[in-house]
Amino acid sequence: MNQETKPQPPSPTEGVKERSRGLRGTLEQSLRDQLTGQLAADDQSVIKFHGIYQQDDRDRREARERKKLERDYSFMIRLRLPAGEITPAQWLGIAHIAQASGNGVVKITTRQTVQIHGVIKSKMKPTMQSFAALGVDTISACGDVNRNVLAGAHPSISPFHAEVQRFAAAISEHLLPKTRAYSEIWLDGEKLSGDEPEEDPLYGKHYLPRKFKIALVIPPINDTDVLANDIGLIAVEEKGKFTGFNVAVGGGMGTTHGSPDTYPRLATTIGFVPKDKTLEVVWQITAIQRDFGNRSDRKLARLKYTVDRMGIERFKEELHTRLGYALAPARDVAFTARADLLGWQQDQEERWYYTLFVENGRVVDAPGYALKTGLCALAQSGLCGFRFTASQNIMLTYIAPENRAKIQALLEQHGLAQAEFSPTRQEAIACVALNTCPLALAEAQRYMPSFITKIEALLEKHDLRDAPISIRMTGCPNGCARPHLAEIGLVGRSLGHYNLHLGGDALGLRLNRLYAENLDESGILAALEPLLAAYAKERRGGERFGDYIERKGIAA
Ligand code: SRM
Ligand code: SF4
Repeated sequence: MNQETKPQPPSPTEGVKERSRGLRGTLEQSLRDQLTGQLAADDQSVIKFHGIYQQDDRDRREARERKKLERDYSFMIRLRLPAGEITPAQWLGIAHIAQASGNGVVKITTRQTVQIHGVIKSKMKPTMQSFAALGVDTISACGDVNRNVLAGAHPSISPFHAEVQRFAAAISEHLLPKTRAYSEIWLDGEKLSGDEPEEDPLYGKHYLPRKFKIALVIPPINDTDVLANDIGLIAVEEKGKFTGFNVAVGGGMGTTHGSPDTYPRLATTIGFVPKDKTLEVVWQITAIQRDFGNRSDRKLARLKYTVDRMGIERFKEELHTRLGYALAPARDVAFTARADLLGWQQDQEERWYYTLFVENGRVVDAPGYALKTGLCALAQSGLCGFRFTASQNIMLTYIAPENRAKIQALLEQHGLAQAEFSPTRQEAIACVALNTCPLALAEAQRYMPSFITKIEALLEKHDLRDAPISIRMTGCPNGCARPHLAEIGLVGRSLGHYNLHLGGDALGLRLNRLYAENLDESGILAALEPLLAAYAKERRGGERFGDYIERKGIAA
């Protein structure tokens, strides 16, 4: 028997899920136990399904270890916000909760939602109740279930933008687990009688083998990096009407250093689904992953590995059998951009929107750019809603034409309209990494701003100041900033050292390639400078840096 066919034992996480009684675990006891700041071992996995991660301050680990103190435990709480939408009142509430219960920073994530860090155990339940009072929840924001569903954020590009957004919300609802554990644990809901949890026709007792991600996008802007998802749904317009989606499966970014079995993958397009069949297609793809995904090795458990192990034709066959019909051939679609449209734009109903740059998604006040204070003032005006983008930016939404000048004045008052950032800084994305991410090997969001300053100096030197280059950095190879879809990707190896990947495109349609390993800052800048100099001389018209690298075969 070869490795492929020999049955392997399920991973320990499978046992945790099975024992959890519908994601209850012993969370209530763990939360009550004030002798420690952490949760019981199983509960650390179970709580993820409730949108929460146990973390500790890694900057303080050694000092506390020396003093023989327990780690400085706290929790990160992530909201489920399909398509990234909230009201101004919800923004004010979230900002208040971050201040009162967390470390004061609202962090916009690469999946169109927000999370707060630093909530200690004793504040968890009241904090979750405060979120519920605002009308938001954190169900399935993490865990082996379908996560927050993304949708293209920019309304000016399409008349059916709002309809696609509603699809994101409908898919999110459709794939929610059936357990009432969330209401029971956090909101004092009715207790489960007996030990048997609620029946769940999709997730059963073992949920999915691994996290599961869905994004929707509206061409021509690939602002959700749709092909980085387990399921990508690309909205199709035919004869001026929104008819359905091209369906792509098996995207993902995560890899493990030194493990060639793991790899980033772009989702493969398998056909077209009309609007009215979208929910069932998504459900059945999720069910195939439930039934065929690897439950022994979590590193090889994402849908991308299932698709490659089965082969795309076999996967499609399985889907068609379950559906009882075949998907239609994929329609022609074209992408021409990915970056957020910063500044003002208008939708087809003449309402206005303003997208603000948020460096690495951290809502803080900086000199001359009072983002945190400004967003609160904008929310207090009640004249706009808020939407997060998958590039960690924030959009002010649904502004009536007569209120545009008032919003502009508030933006100017806080330095938000007049601040200038280079195009490369505006496109850059970094993941959280240190000091909260337990998996970080190197810095990312704390280091990225100063790294970009050095890149800006190089761009200035070579007369490239107006040439945007997409640069993405992660503190480890898990890929939370989608670094393999950047023109320059930096993937953390150890403190101060990164692998350098080059040659992705600016549209999120081509993966970059490993160019050099384990470089420190001076090594990265020394590797990039001659390439930028050559690009400045040899680029053709508006050719992007990543396309130049690809054309010259530099990272082949
Ligand atoms: Fe991620 C794990 C942060 C988007 C791939 N990610 C983590 C954890 C929870 C670390 C952990 O497991 O304990 C990080 C928490 C850090 C912290 O302190 O907040 C973390 N991921 C993030 C966020 C906050 C990065 C950000 O700066 O915005 C993003 C939250 C998104 C959200 O709102 O749900 C985030 N993570 C992503 C993305 C991008 C995307 O989905 O478009 C990816 C790559 C796409 C993909 O899934 O393939 C991503 N995160 C991972 C992985 C690797 C999964 C894999 O297939 O191997 C891990 C590790 C894991 O799951 O074991 C991970
Ligand atoms: Fe943490 Fe790695 Fe994700 Fe960055 S890429 S947030 S370091 S898991």
